[in-house]
Amino acid sequence: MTRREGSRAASSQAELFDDHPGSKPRAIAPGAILLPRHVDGAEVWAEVCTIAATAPFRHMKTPGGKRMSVAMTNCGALGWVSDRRGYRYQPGDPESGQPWPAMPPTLAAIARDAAALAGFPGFAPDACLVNRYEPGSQLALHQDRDERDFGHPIVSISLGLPATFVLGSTSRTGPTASIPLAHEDVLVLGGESRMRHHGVRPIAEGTHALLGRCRINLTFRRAT
Ligand SMILES: O=C(O)CCC(=O)C(=O)O
Repeated sequence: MTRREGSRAASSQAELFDDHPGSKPRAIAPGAILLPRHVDGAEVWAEVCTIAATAPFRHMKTPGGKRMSVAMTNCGALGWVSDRRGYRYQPGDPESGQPWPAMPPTLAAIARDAAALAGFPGFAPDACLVNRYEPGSQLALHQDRDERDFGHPIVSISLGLPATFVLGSTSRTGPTASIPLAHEDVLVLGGESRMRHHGVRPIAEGTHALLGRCRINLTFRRAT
């Protein structure tokens, strides 16, 4: 094989393996980095099932009283909640009055390492919001602004059915880009992208081999 043929073979192999475990981080925008197929989905899913056995998924209400189509739970020292009193982080599950389940060290390590790979070393999340989407559920364009220090990145893991993530700008009406997110993908939003508006388009009907008729997203944040 000539050198040229060798390098062609190597590059077609790189394409072949592009979206397989260990594939390279992909910059979407400054500070917005996608790590395709970055986690062991079965391992993360097992942790989600354990969390939900203690703090079940529930449909929270918006401050305006609307039921959210996405079901949510939390793990970590603080959990994100929404109700008539507003959006906030709190140490206890309002449904049970008990602390949220502890953040599994394996998940905290995934979030820390993904942030470091994306250029944000030293990330130590204290809150993990777990979202469960069924086909048809969606998340409206919003900004994550309930945290104390926006210098920390946000790391999210996707499992199950595919989604279209919408990444906007720091202003609500700015242009948006659509980013497909698949099972085992990790997305990091930090630096210039930390305050970008973002959301999730309605999930298409489907059945995932491991999770069934749902998508799970875990969002790791430093709230304090
Ligand atoms: O589900 C996702 O990919 C995004 C979740 C999100 O933006 C949020 O929970 O604030």
